[in-house]
Amino acid sequence: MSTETPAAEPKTPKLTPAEKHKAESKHLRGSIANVLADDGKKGFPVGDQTILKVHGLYEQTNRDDRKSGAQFMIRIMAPGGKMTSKQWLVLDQLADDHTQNHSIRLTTRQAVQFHTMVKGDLKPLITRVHQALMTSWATCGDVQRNVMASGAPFASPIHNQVQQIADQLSRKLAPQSGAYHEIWLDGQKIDGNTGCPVCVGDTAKNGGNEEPFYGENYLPRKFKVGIGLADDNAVDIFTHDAALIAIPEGGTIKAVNVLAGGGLGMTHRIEETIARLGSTLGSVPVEKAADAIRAIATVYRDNGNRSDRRAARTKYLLESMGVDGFRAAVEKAGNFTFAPALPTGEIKYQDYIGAHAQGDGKFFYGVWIENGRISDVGDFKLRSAMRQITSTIAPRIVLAPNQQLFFADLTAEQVKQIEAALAGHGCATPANLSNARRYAMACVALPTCGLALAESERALPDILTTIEKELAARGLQDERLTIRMTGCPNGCARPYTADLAFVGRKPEVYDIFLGGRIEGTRLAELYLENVAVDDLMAKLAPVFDAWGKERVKGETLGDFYNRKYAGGATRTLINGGKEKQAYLTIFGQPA
Ligand code: SRM
Ligand code: SF4
Repeated sequence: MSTETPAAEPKTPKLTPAEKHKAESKHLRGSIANVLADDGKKGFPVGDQTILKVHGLYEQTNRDDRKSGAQFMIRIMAPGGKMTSKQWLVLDQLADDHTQNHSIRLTTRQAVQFHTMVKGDLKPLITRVHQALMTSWATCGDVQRNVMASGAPFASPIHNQVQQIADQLSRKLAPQSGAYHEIWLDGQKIDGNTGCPVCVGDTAKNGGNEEPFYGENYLPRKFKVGIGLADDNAVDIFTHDAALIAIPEGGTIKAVNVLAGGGLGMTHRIEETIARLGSTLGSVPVEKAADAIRAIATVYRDNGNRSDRRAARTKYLLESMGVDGFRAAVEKAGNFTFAPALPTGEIKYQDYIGAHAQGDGKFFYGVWIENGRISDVGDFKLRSAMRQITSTIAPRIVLAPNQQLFFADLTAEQVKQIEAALAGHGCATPANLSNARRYAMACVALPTCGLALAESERALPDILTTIEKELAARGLQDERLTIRMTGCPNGCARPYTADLAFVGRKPEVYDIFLGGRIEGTRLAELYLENVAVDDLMAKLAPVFDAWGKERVKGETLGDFYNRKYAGGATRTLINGGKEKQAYLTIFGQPA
């Protein structure tokens, strides 16, 4: 008899319930149609809720009034943020006809959200969205999301090309299942020419295979893609699963640098969860840009973790394979070789709020929107202002990657009319905005987000009022700094690239992060944990004091903090894994 220990049974990792739901959903159909047909208030079973996300829908509750039953959020995409005034007016009408809060929310990824719909609103709303050549398909869930692109609408061949690449990327990895059309649009045929940003599915053309790329299981997790220009990094190019930096040469883009493995979502107390800036894999000619992104998605599809959703994003796969290993796998999957990365020049960021020459004799105008929220409240009537501008001037619209939007192709006279419309409706203009408020962002959080641990969008405006006073008291009011807030560590307002961020821990309690850069090239780090909202300013006072007294000319808060403590290192942000003693001492805080 052999004394050898028998070889361990090879273990197949247990798949997450989400994998099962996707696989059993018949390409994202599940029982959605049946639940919809039931005209009661009954919500969707958990399996449907998983796949509904790919349809752009989240079942939520009003967390201010949990007894009020199921309500829904929908996300509508605009690849590269492109939209017409006509489309805006449809959205405006939908806010009245189908939402209870009569509000439109611009997101941090150039998309639009409605909240507070009931089940009966969904089908008519989606039908009208589709008739207006927009879609909610593939805005959420385990697929490629809305592709972001540098938004400032300069009239240059380079900016046009960036937008075209965003469109190409959008279509290249759009899920092809006919489920969306069947369920929401009564089976309208997909002919590929509808003008809808991702209506490309055609099972007949795909040889009867409904999802030639995604298969039954789609991706292990969401897959975020962006294309940016170094001198307009509003898209936060290093925070995407896969990204392109377009390299202009002689007035056109001939090549792109390809990045992978960026991502921000973390979980409190789980130190393995990380925020990470993307790594550069190399460069490819511009014609190969979409293929390179598809090759990254292929490696991710085939190797990403499907047994633990917390470890499933591309960044974890890239960390486990190493950058060289990941690059080699991408080259093999795409049957090409990366050329060395090209110099990008300095990475810069501007919000382009206010009027700017477009480059063709016309102007564009960047509208500042607090936390992306467009509504009419008291004397502040941004929704009405938007309606007036889009129905009278009808400008081209580009949604910006930071919850703002641009009106484009304007005459000087139209710029004046827009300014008058905004001022006349009580809205902010660049002249009456502090820097602290102008560059701030907060995620949605309460009352709709099911994952929120603390307030964000509803809390930041008042916190900023205090911060504005404290900065002014130290002569810091003209410094540019970015302050971001989220209701949990998932990172939806990209807090970890900000100079200063507040990340929700539990009701009225936040972690403070310091040290990021508005240009998106460095992550912040955890400065203080578990600070009560009423103590935030007291904890920041020594930091603002030191910044006020010791900064070198033009040094941002994040750069100052980093010079003082971290020595300018670019780092992966390991959740919670920092010894805090040293930097707390620097700013005179008790450790
Ligand atoms: Fe996000 C989940 C809102 C950008 C990381 N995000 C959610 C959900 C859907 C909550 C949920 O799963 O139940 C939130 C809906 C709240 C609501 O009521 O509207 C939500 N995320 C948002 C938006 C609307 C924030 C905003 O205020 O603008 C942004 C919508 C973007 C879009 O148009 O597609 C939004 N989310 C982001 C970003 C920033 C970005 O992509 O540039 C991130 C960090 C980058 C990243 O993905 O790593 C982000 N959201 C997450 C995560 C963490 C993912 C992770 O890898 O750990 C979750 C949670 C999840 O997926 O399980 C999440
Ligand atoms: Fe919700 Fe958290 Fe995202 Fe804020 S960061 S919207 S609280 S998931």
